[in-house]
Amino acid sequence: MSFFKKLKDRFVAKEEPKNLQDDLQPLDDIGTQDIDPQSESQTKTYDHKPVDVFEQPQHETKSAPKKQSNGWEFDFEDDDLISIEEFEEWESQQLGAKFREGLEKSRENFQNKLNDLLAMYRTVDEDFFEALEEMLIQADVGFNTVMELVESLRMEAKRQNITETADLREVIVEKIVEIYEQEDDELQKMNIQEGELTVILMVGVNGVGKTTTIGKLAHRYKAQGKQVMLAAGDTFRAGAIEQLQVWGDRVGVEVIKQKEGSDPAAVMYDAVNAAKNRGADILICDTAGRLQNKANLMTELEKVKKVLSKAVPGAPHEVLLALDATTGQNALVQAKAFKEVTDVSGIVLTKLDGTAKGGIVLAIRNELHIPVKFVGLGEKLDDLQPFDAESYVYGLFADMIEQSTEEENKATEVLKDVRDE
Ligand SMILES: Nc1nc2c(ncn2[C@@H]2O[C@H](COP(=O)(O)OP(=O)(O)OP(=O)(O)O)[C@@H](O)[C@H]2O)c(=O)[nH]1
Ligand SMILES: [Mg+2]
Repeated sequence: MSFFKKLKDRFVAKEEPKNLQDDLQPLDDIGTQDIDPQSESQTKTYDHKPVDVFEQPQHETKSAPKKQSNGWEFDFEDDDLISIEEFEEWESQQLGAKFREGLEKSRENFQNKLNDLLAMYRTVDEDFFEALEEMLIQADVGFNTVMELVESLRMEAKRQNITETADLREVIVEKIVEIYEQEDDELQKMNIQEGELTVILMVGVNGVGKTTTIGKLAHRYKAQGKQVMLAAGDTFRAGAIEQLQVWGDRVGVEVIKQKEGSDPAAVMYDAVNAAKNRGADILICDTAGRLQNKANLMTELEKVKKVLSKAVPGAPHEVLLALDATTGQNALVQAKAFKEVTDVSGIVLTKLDGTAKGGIVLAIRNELHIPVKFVGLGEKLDDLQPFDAESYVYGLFADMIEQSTEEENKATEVLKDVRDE
């Protein structure tokens, strides 16, 4: 099976669920008098948004399971039963839709530029590879990663004797996945201690999205039926404690806090002991985002980690570094600085929806050797998604993938017709 077909099978519904299709109607038919004149949806388009799993769905699909505060709820009417396979298929399509939506800006950039290149350079030669290198570097993929990627493309083109650039399309996408997945897959998973307390420490500079990510993570784990607690370890910035409390209230989890200016290590001490006493499954700790003074930050993080590990051996089980995708190469510089200060077990790449240069994911993985565990694809509660390379390339090249598999299907049909005649 071709790689594009594999991706399409994984992420695209074969047919729209019937009742979802019934709900689709051109906005013109609904009437536009109530629509904000500034609204983007003024153009004749279809109100076809992916079903939101965690918030009130816009289109209720009859067979889709519904998320409740205590886990999944299935509609057990006879004809509505779905198998585990169907559920997994449905879940995979939701994931595809999320990445497709969140990576819209990057997709426009990647797809358009690649199509332009393929139109401009028809034969596979050094000029084409150089232009491709430039395109990828501009999309924040990172110099070393680009060199590695394009070198493996050169070899693959030679091996398969590919002479037309259009035939390289699929190989390029496949190589992107390969380059990401060449590192240890086990590290990609969150280190969650089943049946015991797991402590997650969130670090990163100002404004990258630490607190927002904590809220989204808490929501995700709570929806999985886990008891989650939060620690307001950013005692430095005015309003930081209240901001975390707002997230705690929104998600419905307890926040352990002290007053502004108190010692973060003391907050962590309270929080980790409270979490142990309450039998919580997951404690997520916020920290202050300042890096003016490396030595200070190192001392403070060490102190916090000591308190946590004294209370729970092995804690913190994850130190997640939040990086803002819109800051591009600067995110790499931040990550390198943090790596010198503390052990980082995973990256949360926030605001990927806000950049057209989604290539930074590859640079982080390949140059820092730290897995991207989650990506922020928007500001809503369920816009934090676990990262995996196939979902990512699907988001980046969805139209190209769908179009090319349609062409492939048509070609197969023509061949079949010819054979039948
Ligand atoms: N579009 C988008 N916005 C995001 C995402 N994640 C966070 N944000 C926004 O980024 C801004 C900063 O987020 P915070 O969570 O306050 O960042 P922080 O790292 O805690 O900041 P400090 O506490 O000041 O260090 C907020 O306006 C968030 O809504 C994302 O994935 N997508
Ligand atoms: Mg914060």
